[in-house]
Amino acid sequence: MFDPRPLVDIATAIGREAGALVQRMRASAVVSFDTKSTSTDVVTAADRASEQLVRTRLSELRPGEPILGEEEGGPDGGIAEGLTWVVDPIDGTVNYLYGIPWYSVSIAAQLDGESVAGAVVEPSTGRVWTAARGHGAFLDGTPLHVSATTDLSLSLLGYGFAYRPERRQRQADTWAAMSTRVRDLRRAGAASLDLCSVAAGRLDAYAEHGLGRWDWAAGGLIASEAGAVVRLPGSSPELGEDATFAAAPGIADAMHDALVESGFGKV
Ligand code: LIP
Repeated sequence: MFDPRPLVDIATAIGREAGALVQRMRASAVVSFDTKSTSTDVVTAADRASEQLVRTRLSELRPGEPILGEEEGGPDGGIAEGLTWVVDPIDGTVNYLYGIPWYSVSIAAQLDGESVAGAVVEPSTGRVWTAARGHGAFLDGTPLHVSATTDLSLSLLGYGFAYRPERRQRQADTWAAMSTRVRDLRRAGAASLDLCSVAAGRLDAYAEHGLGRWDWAAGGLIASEAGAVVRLPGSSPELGEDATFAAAPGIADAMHDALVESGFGKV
């Protein structure tokens, strides 16, 4: 019987090493960066150094297994058959650039494209979020459970915005429409930690478009193993082909319907 838990240990150990590296680099006065899809979509020297470290350590501990990383890419088509490692070297790069302590190193193992193990390391606090498929979700070893909320109007929704201005406007329109349907909204800037927040009941739901597999591969498993309803890109046309959605089960249907009514599926 396949046991994914040893893969969590590897993801955790390497994530901690990469987290220590990005913290050391953050301590330097200047964080150098380049831009990618837009002038606001940045990649720092620490992103690149972190991914290099993760790749090197995975090749030592798991030789020959493919790696998909945000900065250096991966197997053709993104995911190979069998086991693939999926890495976001710094999730929340803009937060990292600004010195806002809400970013992570996210490492997941996927089997035929489905996450079976994951670790989300918070370099600024040392906290580690983990999950193995079928074995629950944890924060520093403490079991995680989603919120028990059943009232949409009392729910806290995590949200995100793309880098491209034209899409941001449509996403802002949905944000505005949702603002009268829920308790409040939060835009924290790191998808992996938004998904972990749903797992911990710190958010009642989270919705965003345009994430990379590396953004959701570990956090989506952690949210699911904590009891959340999770819809990953390509699984829910009503929310949009590239939508990521996670919600406490007591409000999942109502949140889904409110988002669709607010135009979320058409941003
Ligand atoms: C970020 C995501 C965030 C999203 C940002 C960006 P990155 O990932 O975590 O949720 O809103 O646009 O994609 O680029 O920092 O790894």
